[in-house]
Amino acid sequence: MNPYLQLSPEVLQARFEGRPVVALESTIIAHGMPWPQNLQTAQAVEATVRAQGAVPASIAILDGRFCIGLDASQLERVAQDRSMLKASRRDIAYAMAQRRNAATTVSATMIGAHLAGIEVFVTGGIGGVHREASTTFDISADLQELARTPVAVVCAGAKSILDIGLTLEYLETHGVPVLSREQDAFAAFYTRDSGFKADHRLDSATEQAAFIRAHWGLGLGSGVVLSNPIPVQAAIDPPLMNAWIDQALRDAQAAGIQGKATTPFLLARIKDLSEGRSLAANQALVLHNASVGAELAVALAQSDR
Ligand code: PSU
Ligand code: MN
Repeated sequence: MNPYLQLSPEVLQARFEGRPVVALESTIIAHGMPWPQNLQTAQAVEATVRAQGAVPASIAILDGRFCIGLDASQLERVAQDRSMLKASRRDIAYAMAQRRNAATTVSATMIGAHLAGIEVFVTGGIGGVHREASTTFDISADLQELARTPVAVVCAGAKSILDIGLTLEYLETHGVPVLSREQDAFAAFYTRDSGFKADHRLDSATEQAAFIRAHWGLGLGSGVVLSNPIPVQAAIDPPLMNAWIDQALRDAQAAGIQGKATTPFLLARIKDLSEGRSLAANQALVLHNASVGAELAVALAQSDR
């Protein structure tokens, strides 16, 4: 095990015994949702993973330690501390060497998960190619991470604050398989259908596990995206959602928001414009992803027996 990592006793034990573990990110807690819904959601996600027979491993950097698995008080710290950094691949060493606290994005969480031997990671939505990226070059580090780090990422697709078509093109170029369940379409976070198809639809956890074993068994190396659409009853009407997103994008531009502040700004703005509906949708989809991710982790562990 990598000496820079600190596994919680529970995660260490589960890894030692070959039991299914599901990694969870912390940026969604620290920067993606407001207090106290962020903590409530994080706790509910962990409970959902447990209910499906897997061990949750929330990941964050605390006092410079790359923690794999957080206890109740650590989870609360991540949810409450307004000064948490937002760490993707390039920021991990800084946060550790300076003994800082940092929430990990999809990119950094994949790195922690992989170093700890965890194969499945559940999040809300992945980052991607931002609209106007041809001039801003704003392409999330999540995509490069998916290209290089072999972890299966269960998500509700990508938010349409991004250019989803270009995001999928980027993943294709880098050989990252995009699987879907329940439907052929790649999901668009708050709404079910992005208007684009995933590469392959695999509805059951057993089929998904077989795909993943084949992909990694060949040494193909990259991450795998599993798109899981938001539950029907929690989805938001696309025209309504698009109006809020367009408004939030205009507000971000007017306020001169750039770089890694962009995604948190847009999420907070959409929450206000939607009077909290986007937050409720976000909570529902993450819980759904937790259940699907845990099932996948269980299927992968079974396929090893
Ligand atoms: N999607 C959400 N909530 C989030 C994020 C994505 O619904 O909080 C976070 C994830 O941690 C993701 C990050 O990795 O935003 C992407 O940020 P950026 O676009 O700056 O790469
Ligand atoms: Mn960015």
